[in-house]
Amino acid sequence: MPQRLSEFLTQGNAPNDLTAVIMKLLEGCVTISEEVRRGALAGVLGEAGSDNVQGEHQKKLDVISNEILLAAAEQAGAYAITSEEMEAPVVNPQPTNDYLVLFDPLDGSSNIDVNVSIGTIFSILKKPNGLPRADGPRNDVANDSSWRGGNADEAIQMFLQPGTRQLVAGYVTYGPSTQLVITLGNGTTSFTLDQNEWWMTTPSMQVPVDTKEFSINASNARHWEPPVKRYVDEMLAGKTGPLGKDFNMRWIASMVADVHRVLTRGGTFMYPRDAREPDKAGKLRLMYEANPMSFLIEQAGGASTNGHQRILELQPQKLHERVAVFLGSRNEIERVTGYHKG
Ligand code: AFP
Repeated sequence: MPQRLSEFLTQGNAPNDLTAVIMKLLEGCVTISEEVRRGALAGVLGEAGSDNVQGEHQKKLDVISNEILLAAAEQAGAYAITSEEMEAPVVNPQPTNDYLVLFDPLDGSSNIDVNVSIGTIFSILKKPNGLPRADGPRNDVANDSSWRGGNADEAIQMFLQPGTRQLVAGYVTYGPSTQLVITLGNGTTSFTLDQNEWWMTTPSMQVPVDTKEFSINASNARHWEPPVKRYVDEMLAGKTGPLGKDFNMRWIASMVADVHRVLTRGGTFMYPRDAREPDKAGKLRLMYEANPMSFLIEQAGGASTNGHQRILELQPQKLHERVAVFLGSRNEIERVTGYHKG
């Protein structure tokens, strides 16, 4: 009989209040999974008719998933919550713990309408010391109701911690089966959803150090920087090229699905910065996409950099900061990172 998620968390000595936050978020993911599964029958496909803070068109399911997870994190007593779909963090008026919850409620949402795998990515940090404790007197700005979506500089500041400080990272992929992949800093473990219960299906995911598979949106090739062009050209040259082997390419355009493949059978996933928007460091968001995925990948023996530096060590400057991402099989990530240095 496989192990239940709740038993895994207890055996891993996760504090009770952290376990409660994780379990509540995942209850939210079960609801999202149900909405995704029913699709058109639930009336959840299509555009919401609004844009998020990053100027991206929101799908109905982006908005619904955000509301579900925000409510779940608030009910679990999290101190503050932020997401891809929200301009500023929400500070819980009645927190019962010091956890900061971050999520991309529905990553890859442009794939919803074509019934391709999508997912939820989440990360949990702890409120830095020095701010009022959840159970202490709260005469801080967190008591000010204008924090709800208003000007929240101080709320943002507490989230700006490097990925190495994550206590938990995970994603749920809504694919042929609904799976959770999670780390609490002691390996990367996967669970499969069956009738509202998460059952462990891979105790310790491992990313092989070598690979013959890569993942990048090649339609952007003309915009790439020279080290990326060089690396992809070398892979495309195959057996007779400098890398001496043939490579296979996959691109689902759903980070959760692409990273899940890397965690399952190895490979690399790359979303480099490019010349389309030179003022942006990449497309993907550091705090609720790249950091949790990097934590999961490293805990499975893989590597993750922005081409220059380990992603988990980057000090975020902005809540919705973007970053170039190169993650996956260690030897290949070291190679492409080396090309940036060279
Ligand atoms: P959407 O959530 O807008 O579909 O974006 C998905 C995503 O952030 C990530 O999941 C994909 O890897 C990447 O964008 C795909 O980007 P391209 O459409 O540029 O290939």
